[in-house]
Amino acid sequence: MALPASGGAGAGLSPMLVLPLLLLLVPGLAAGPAGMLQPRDTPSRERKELSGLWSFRADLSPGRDAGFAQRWYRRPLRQTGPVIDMPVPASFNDITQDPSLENYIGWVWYEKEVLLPLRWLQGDPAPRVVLRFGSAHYYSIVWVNGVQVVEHEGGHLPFEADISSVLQGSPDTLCRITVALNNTLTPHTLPPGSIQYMADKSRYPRNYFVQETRFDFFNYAGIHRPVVLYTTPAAYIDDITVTTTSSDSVAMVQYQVSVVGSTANSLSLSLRDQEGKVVATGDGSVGELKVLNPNLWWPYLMHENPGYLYSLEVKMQAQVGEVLLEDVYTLPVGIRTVHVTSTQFLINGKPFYFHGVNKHEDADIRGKGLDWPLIVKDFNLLRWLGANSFRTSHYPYAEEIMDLCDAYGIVVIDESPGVGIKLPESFGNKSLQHHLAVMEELVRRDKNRPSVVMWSVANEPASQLPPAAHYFKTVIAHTKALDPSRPVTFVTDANYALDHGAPYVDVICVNSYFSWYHDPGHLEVIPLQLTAQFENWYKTYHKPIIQSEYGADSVPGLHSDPPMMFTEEYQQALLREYHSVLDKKRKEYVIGELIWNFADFMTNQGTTRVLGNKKGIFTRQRQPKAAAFVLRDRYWRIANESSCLPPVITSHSFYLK
Ligand code: GCB
Repeated sequence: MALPASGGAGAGLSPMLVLPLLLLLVPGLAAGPAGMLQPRDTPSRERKELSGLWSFRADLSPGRDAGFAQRWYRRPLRQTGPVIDMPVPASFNDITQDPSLENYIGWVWYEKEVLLPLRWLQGDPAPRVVLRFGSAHYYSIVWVNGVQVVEHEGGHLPFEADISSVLQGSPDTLCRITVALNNTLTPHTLPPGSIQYMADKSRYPRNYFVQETRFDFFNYAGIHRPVVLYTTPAAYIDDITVTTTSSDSVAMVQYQVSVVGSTANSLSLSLRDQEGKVVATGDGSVGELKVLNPNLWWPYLMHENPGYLYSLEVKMQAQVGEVLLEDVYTLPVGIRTVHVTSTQFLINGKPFYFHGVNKHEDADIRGKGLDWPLIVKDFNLLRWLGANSFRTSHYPYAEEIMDLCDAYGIVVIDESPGVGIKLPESFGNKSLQHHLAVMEELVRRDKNRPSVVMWSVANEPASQLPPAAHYFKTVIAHTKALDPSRPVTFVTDANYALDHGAPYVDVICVNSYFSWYHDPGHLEVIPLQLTAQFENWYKTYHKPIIQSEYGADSVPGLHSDPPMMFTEEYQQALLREYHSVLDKKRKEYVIGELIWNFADFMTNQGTTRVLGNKKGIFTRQRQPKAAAFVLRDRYWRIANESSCLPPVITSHSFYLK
């Protein structure tokens, strides 16, 4: 199991060299433009979660291609070589004691065998059985019983395959799922990366290469989110799109439903409130529901009952041969509006100030794997903090997390994995086309979520490069065409006068690290530099501004007074300096502040990272540092000032629903 001892590297051919060849050999059923409704149990649908232990093997052959050459997917994985247990969902990197797996680059193989209920395979017509991955990082090829069913590029979004025909041809109810997964990043992946070959034989072993990335988090890999099998009737509801408008006492819910498998004989919709009372009904695939005296979806701390969700039940009946099939799907719906003016961000017509955080999906041992205790702990911490929002820095988060944002009223800036777009070649047409496809997948997944109030197409690209103009104009226009109901932005750290993407955004999102990366140790420069930052951006674009990142590393338990870098005191002091400027500018056109970062997180090893990035206000184990209390006082104060509720909301009465 050994790779070259130098670590952080693979041996042999580039793992990605295998890919183009493979694509020629086994063209997959590419994930098409169909819907991507979250799997739910309904009267017509069943779900089976495949979380737990899977068999696993990293392909350690010199070219990383033995799995394809020997067709490991044709037989149980244990028959083609040694396997280990691997938990799903989880990143594989930190699970074993093997440093070569931690830094592995190339193809790894996962396998799960599952017995299906007979009723899933019988009937005329038999139900449709779908295999769905919440996400797997980065490039996936999936076989069922040795037959390839889907390929997918991209690590943070779901993909699925209808596997009914494969199962119906099988002699028994055994379903063997084999996944080949490659974590290699190239200039055209999202996020981009590059493989660097170390040719100097006096310094590196033969055929040595490392994965370079231009982003600041560890490139964890594995099956990161739940894998489920679910059924639908043979004719089914494929997608639902909902948008909402409202005036004082009336709301309109516009809907569009697409069905597959047959023309629907009938399509009926009913909207229920939280008491289960039907408040509006409709029929047909396109229409509008009228809701009198609606309970609007409000952000946390803006209303005593935030995150109000109605249930939209969609019922379809379709004649397939002799049989009348019925499919039912229930979608949570929040009624709210979003508008941007030159100085404000309005939710339901009221000014909304983002006082929140940037996060990562990151924790000890499981890496980026979905973990319910961690998710619930993080939401409890957010509410303790008085945070009303976060940005999904720097990739879309799990649907399970987004569900809780909808339910708790936590406002989300939903960011694509467009992080680290720095190389000129990453602005070319190949990258652009992929970025457009990723935005389609992201909007398709999250378009119905009331918590999502803005799309962010990228973080800190090299937007000062001339090709960035065409690139961002195109990505932003495409996103707006996919979803005209939400503003679109990207997050910049470029100079206001040189940024080629900013003309196309609705809200300016700026990251800055004054007195950290610039003028380190000089807190006194912050008032001047931060004020100039805001004024320059505003006078250039007349658009509202979010301070989308700011912060300082602190090693928990490290103290100094006067404050010195890396101590808890310095992190507190830097935050306070930023806050004094933010307090002036939020009366004008600054509409939000998102601390970098909610919690410490893992990065590549490097001379500026001590077991990862320490800019968390919580440790990686979610314990508060001193800065968390500074932010907590501030966020609750802002909430009390800007709430439309009578004062004073207290953290005790408010934060638990
Ligand atoms: C940034 C990046 C973020 C980094 C952060 C830092 O500007 O957007 O991904 O982690 O700075 O701490 O350097």
